[in-house]
Amino acid sequence: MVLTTSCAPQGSTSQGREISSLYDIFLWIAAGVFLVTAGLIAWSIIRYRAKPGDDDLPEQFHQNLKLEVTWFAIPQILVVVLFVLSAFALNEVNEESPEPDAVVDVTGFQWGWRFTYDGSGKEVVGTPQEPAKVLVPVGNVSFVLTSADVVHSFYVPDFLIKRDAVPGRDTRIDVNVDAGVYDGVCAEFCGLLHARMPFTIEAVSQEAFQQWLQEPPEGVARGDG
Ligand SMILES: [Cu+2]
Repeated sequence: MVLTTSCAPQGSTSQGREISSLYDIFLWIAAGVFLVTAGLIAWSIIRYRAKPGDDDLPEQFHQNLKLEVTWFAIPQILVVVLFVLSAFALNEVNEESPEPDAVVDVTGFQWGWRFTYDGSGKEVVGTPQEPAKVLVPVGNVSFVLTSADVVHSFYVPDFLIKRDAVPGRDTRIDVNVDAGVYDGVCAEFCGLLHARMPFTIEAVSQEAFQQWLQEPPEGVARGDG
């Protein structure tokens, strides 16, 4: 049986699934800590409550070396284990693909996103009235993020990864994406129309992607561009 945090997205990229399984480990360890702690508190309350006629103080003592070592050691071990697992997951998520199937330059601006595709001249610009809808191929996709004005944040919830788009700096995230349609938003308050900069990324086959790259911009196709 696979135990997962059912209400959280499971991730539609291999990096997202890495993060999702890390969440699950954290959740189950936290649940275990809660049950043990709450259980011991409940047991102590019931076991040691004053009974009628129990008017004397019980034996008073301080220091119990075994107990103190135990409650120091268990959290230390948990922190070290979670730290190591997180470091491994972070490494995997930040790893750059040596030969991505597509490189997409993404520029956030007030208020929308510009997607340009390396070497093809393809460009899609979203606006608050018409958010960007772009295609990527299934497989390794490299997003190179930057901003034209203030700090924006490129967030596709299904990818389980969020990265800032910072003016004057390129930030790269590589994902190995499954086929599907994924909605994204700006996750950094960047001005009045911050909420009006959603975008959609559709991951399709390499052939369909290549075909889309060749298509002229919509306005030109209709002859009114
Ligand atoms: Cu923004």
